[in-house]
Amino acid sequence: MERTLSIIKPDGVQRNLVGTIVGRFESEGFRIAGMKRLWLSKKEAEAFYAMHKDRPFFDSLTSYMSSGPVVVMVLEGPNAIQRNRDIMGDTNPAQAAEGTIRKEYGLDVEKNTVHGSDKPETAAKEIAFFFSELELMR
Ligand code: DAT
Ligand code: MG
Repeated sequence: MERTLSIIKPDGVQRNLVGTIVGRFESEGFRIAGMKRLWLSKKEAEAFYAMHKDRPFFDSLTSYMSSGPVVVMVLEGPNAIQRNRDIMGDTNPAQAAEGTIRKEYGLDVEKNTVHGSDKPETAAKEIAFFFSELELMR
């Protein structure tokens, strides 16, 4: 059993895609171990994406991620991290495979509708950023 952090980004919440995307995760067999809707401040978005602080798109990315509400979730299941990445598709929706969430709903390389942790260490950090163990255990 593995856990990963998923975020429905502002473009997804704004276009009323929450139910569609959560439904997709449920139909893929994930347990939604935790879920909440929140609006990140610029500072909180910068803290969440701190690993990208030297990338040229950091300011734009964190402004975008704090531009409206998001829905954060913990997905639980076998191989959850890689499976979620496969279901999300490539970072750039234009390059994402057919049937992936980003191919279907992503607007561009920044407004790409969903976030998913990329490896176990990142997943642990990202989950702890938003959730306590008490919120996830049952
Ligand atoms: P991913 O979200 O697929 O893990 P990433 O970790 O490389 O991709 O980047 C984090 C986010 O930053 C990504 O979802 C959207 C934004 N981003 C990545 N590359 C970008 C680029 N070339 N231009 C603008 N935004 C970019
Ligand atoms: Mg990433």
